[in-house]
Amino acid sequence: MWERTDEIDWSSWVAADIATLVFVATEGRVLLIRKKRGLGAGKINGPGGRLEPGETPQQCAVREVQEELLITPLELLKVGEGRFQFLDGYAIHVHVFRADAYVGEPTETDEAIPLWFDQAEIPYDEMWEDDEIWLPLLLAGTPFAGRFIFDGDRMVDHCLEVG
Ligand code: 6OG
Repeated sequence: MWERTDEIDWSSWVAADIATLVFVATEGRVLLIRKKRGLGAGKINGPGGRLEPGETPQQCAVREVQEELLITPLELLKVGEGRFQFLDGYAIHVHVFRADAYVGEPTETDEAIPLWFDQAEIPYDEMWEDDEIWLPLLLAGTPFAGRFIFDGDRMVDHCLEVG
């Protein structure tokens, strides 16, 4: 089994799912969720989810935020992406967006509890291990592309291209 990202042939790598994450960031704060179900249930993350057939990542990003928090993100900018290989064979390719504005009132749903954090006080200890590596870049608008190996919840290795 893989222990390092350079053991994977990323040119032929195929993800089982394509998904999105959205970070609404305004006035020095960022809107996160406590995820109630799906991959990473119980963790804090950005809203997001898997693409439906025929959907672009941008369309998926808007729909998922609408469904999970009952708001519409505006001024969406795709800043980065992550390719995640799990040791059990599952693989997911996540497109990561920042939104600088939104309309509506963030509201708890079946899927998520909205939580605002100061950008200097992001609760990384309750998030997926990779977030600490790239969320500061996302918030700064610095493009990134990460490749990650996970064993369940545990990050085994990663590499990151920045800029
Ligand atoms: P649903 O199960 O909600 O789609 N996701 C990850 N997010 C972070 N930050 N790190 C990871 O490291 C992740 N793996 C998956 C992407 C899956 C959602 O979970 C996110 C999607 O928003 C392993 O349908």
